Amino acid sequence: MIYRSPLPDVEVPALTLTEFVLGQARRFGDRAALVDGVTGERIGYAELVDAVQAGAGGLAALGVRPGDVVALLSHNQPRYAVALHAVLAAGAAVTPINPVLTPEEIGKQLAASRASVLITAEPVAGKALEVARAAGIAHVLVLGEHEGARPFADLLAEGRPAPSPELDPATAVAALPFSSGTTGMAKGVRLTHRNLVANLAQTRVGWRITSDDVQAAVLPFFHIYGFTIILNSGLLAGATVLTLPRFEPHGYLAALEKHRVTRAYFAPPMVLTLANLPGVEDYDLSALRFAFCGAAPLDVEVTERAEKRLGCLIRQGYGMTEASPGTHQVFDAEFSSMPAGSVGRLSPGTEARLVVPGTDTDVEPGEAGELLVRGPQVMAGYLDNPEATAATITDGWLHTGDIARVDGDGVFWIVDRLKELIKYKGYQVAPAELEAVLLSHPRVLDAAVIGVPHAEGGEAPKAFVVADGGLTAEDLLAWVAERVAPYKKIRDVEFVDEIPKSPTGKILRRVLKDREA
Ligand code: 4UV
Repeated sequence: MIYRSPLPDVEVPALTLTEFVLGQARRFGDRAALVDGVTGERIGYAELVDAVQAGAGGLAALGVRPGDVVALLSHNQPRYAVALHAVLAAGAAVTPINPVLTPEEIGKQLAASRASVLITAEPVAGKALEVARAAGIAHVLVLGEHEGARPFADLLAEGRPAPSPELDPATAVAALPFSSGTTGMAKGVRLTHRNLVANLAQTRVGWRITSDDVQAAVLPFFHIYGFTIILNSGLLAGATVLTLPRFEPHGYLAALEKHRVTRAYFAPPMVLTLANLPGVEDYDLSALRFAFCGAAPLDVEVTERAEKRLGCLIRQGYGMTEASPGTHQVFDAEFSSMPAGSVGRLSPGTEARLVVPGTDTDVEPGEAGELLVRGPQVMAGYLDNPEATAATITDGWLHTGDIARVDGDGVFWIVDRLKELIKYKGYQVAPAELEAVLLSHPRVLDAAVIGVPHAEGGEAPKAFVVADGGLTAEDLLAWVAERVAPYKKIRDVEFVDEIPKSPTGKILRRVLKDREA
């Protein structure tokens, strides 16, 4: 049984992501493409196109070519979009990096992606420079200024003409975000220009973003939700993308009011905060028409409380890095009729199946099963990892590792997660990575990590550890906290005699999960 979108397929133009997103942007002239919600810095559409071309010319002069990878390590700000599209226009791919990663974690992503240039920004430029030096990266550019790094603005000032790289959008990689997928460590996700163009073309049928819209962009551009759904979908439509470097509730609400934001994009912890925050009603949010939430499960009761206070409905989107990311969406036209707990319908050109986990057998109609999705937005594969690619995509079907159900009307619900991935505040935390850190402790004999419910994060990592004595939970919490980014921290430890494993040595996470429940 194959489920299809109720909307007709879309044609995917044979363009690069930058050609598709900015090819017509000059017609928006001086309209604001991006506004910094903190500093007020503003980039108009014509100015954005000029800057992207000059940036591409400058990068080409540094030797950046098709096939190269440029790392982008910055919080959200208007110049992020300039740097991103300059890299793409030079023919290279971007690997977006979370600025809160530790130097070791950044070094790993630089090495795995074979990045040859790093573009960074304050306040992490110092850390970035150190890591880049250790990784042997020749060119470090900074959005703004930092001693020892070349200002990206230098490239713009040189005003070189943009190169015309030969790229096949169907095969050339545009973005290399990292995701652990259904199992194991984080892997580079090869998203081609065509994958990303397809997802923008698909989602824009249901979401009628226009040049009158203002999109709040506080969810990070280094994550695929911010990258495609917020930043590039906004630029494609000629809307104004309002960037905020972090979610500070009152600052955020004040920015929504001041800039008359029409479309807001949340992750569940933001919705929870807004549902409980005193004073939300004091802000004039009358311009807000659509609010979306995705990246992790969202509680319906919390949603309804937040909706009342914001004066705007909140509807979910669903997707994953490996699908560029969108596969399910609540179309604007059905925004008020779609149930809050659902993730809406399949995007145009997207197919789905629900199978008995671990099999190729469809579940009975109405029953929940593992969600498989197929469409032009599905990644070309994991970087340097054909085994993981083959395990994740079969006959074009992407195994999401999520359990979903669908009603007779084609509306989907995500009801559980089968894969081992933990989502803390919507950010990916890979148990395998934390287990490796725990096992690197000389007194840890065995370890397993699962996600357990957490008030603020939705879910947080808990470790089960077999140790040779004399070790406290505090010791282990500190050991891990010193070695991983703050959002990955283990928040609970339980010492056990043995880790439940299958005969082949695979950790039986379900046993631990059931024990927790
Ligand atoms: O790979 P990733 O970190 O990707 C994302 C993507 C979030 C999106 C995508 C399209 C949208 O329109 C949108 O609003 C948000 O987070 O993690 C993918 C996993 O996150 C869980 C699920 O386990 C995915 O496999 N996830 C994403 N959205 C939801 C969700 C949701 N609405 N409900 C429950 N889990």
